[in-house]
Amino acid sequence: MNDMTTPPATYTAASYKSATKPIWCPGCGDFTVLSSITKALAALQLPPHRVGVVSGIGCSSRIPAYTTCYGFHGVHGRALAAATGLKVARPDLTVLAAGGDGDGYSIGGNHFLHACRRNVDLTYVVMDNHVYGMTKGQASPTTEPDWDNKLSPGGTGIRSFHPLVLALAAGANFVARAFAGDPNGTADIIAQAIRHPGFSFVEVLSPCVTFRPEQRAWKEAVHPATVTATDDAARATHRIMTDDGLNIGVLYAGRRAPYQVPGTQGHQDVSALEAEFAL
Ligand SMILES: Cc1ncc(C[n+]2csc(CCOP(=O)(O)OP(=O)(O)O)c2C)c(N)n1
Ligand code: SF4
Repeated sequence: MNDMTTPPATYTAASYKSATKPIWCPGCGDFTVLSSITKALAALQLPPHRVGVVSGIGCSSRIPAYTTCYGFHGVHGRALAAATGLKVARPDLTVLAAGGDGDGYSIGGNHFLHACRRNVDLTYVVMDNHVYGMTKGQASPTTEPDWDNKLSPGGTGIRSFHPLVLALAAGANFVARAFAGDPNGTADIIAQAIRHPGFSFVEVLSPCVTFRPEQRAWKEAVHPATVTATDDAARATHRIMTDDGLNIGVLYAGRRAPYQVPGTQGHQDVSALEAEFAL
């Protein structure tokens, strides 16, 4: 068969789901985030072998194993360092980094800021449940200061930080908020994030039904953002700082040119590095 007669490959969401069954708690928001990622990849018809999914450690960071894409389940807080290296070495691949609020904003906070600043063309999906799920419910950087539990009786008293505003201040080129309970809406936002050049950040409110069962109420509380995305970072920052934290949609789509390794146009030659580190 020549190219004229070969039917084009078509991928469905199922094409991106591996045979490994997720071990998340029943009802965990991460199930639908996984579905949203696979739907977004199908909408873009990206061949699984042209996609790399990179994570750190945490319940949410298990996601690479549940896809048929190339995957790297890395070290706690280091997803963005590995994802950045992958994208710079292989700019022809679509690179997604994924993980939790503890992974990305606490131990990985420094990498988060600098990934926004560098603006390498990759998409970062954070499943934010305002808690460390995997290690049994410690407070994270997005935990409310008055969240009372046995590990922080009476609450930590420490204000939670604002990932979307930090991302904007640090230079992210695309900032959106999504909700795990809306898989189609989240898939659409992730597809837009992948398509948008530069560093795209998608914060997904993803309930931890085990340690934060009250987050089930997010389903009734979230609502679509009433404004369209802006390319004005100051305007977006003001809107996000004054919203209720529960509006869903693309909040900022900037125009910064993505980082490109100077003097290169595409595939990087990493053979010298491979030789140096050969065992
Ligand atoms: C260097 C290092 N420090 C701490 C840990 C322990 N640890 C594993 S997962 C985790 C928290 C994960 O929380 P989060 O990223 O919010 O993900 P979730 O489990 O809620 O999806 C921690 C502290 C670790 N594995 N490595
Ligand atoms: S502990 Fe929480 S975040 Fe982890 S799988 Fe269970 S519900 Fe999901």
